[in-house]
Amino acid sequence: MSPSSEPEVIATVEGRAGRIRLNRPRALNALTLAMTLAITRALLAWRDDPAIQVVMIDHMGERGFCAGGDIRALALRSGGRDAVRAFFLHEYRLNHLIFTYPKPVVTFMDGVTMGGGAGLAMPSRFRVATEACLFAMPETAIGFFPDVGAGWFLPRLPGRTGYWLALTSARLGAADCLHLGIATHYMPATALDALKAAIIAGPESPGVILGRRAEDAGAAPIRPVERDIDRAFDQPTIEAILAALPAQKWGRAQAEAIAGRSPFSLKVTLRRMRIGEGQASFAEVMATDYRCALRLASRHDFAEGVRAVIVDKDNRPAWRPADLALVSDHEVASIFANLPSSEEWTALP
Ligand code: QUE
Repeated sequence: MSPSSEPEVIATVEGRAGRIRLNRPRALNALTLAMTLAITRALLAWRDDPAIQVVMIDHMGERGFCAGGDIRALALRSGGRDAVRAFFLHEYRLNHLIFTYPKPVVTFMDGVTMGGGAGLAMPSRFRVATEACLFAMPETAIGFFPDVGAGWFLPRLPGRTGYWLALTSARLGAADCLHLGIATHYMPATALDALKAAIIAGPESPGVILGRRAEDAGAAPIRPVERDIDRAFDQPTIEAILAALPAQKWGRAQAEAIAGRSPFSLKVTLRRMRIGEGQASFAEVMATDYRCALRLASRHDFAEGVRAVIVDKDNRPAWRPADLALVSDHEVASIFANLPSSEEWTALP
């Protein structure tokens, strides 16, 4: 509960729909452990309830869907090692529950949808973007890596666009999200209330209702650079990616974005995308995310990145190491090692 004792997640049943609404607007609905557990509890209660035929996930208020996880508390080490483990264990269990949910889940990407917010949206069967949608996986900017199942969905985007998103923290609007398949439908925000009422009322399936009401998001701005993305981000190392970027304005902007990210995070992230590309199940992806998350969360760059970007907002992180050439491949590989078997990630029973 927030200090105002307003619940941070509002779970209700309306008609045939279970509704989950994020309600922590002051922190852009950044997910706390309590929010994750409340969403999980509602989804489990509805899973075998024949009256619930569809689940909708959206947010209250004006400020956007979800900025990520509440990593401020984690980086400040408020609850120690156990709090870090509990946070990622339950967040990833929720991502996996959404991915495997037996009923259609419709998530509304209306405004900022980043990090942990993408982790709610991407495993959902239907993902509705509005003109306010702003999608990104910006974790390398805080010394972390794209987690919450990004090892599944980013390498499976067209060409090398997922690698580009992971390494540059690029922000996408609705038309690009539709073009890449990050979103399944486009709707102007003013039409959402009527859409949700129609999904609640039925009787047609949410897919049919969405298909009939969806509108055209317009031309995707990334189209002209997709060939450059696919060529550069297919390279096997960060250094080779930088060398393969074109010399004109767009290429220089990508190089500049990468130069601002944690060098260690960049190398972990590239390796993570390549491993994810070959993983056979979402559960396997989540187990890898958990190993990486626990190890990266205790490193200098995560505390420093959260300090620079979220706490002090000076945007001048002092990364260690500060240079790509000083990152040890052996140390990068060690981030992916198994945990003791009793400490590995497991899905909900
Ligand atoms: C990378 C991230 C996050 C981020 C910024 C990054 C993230 C996250 C937030 C965030 C934003 C506003 C808040 C808040 C957290 O910012 O995961 O509490 O009020 O949650 O560059 O991964």
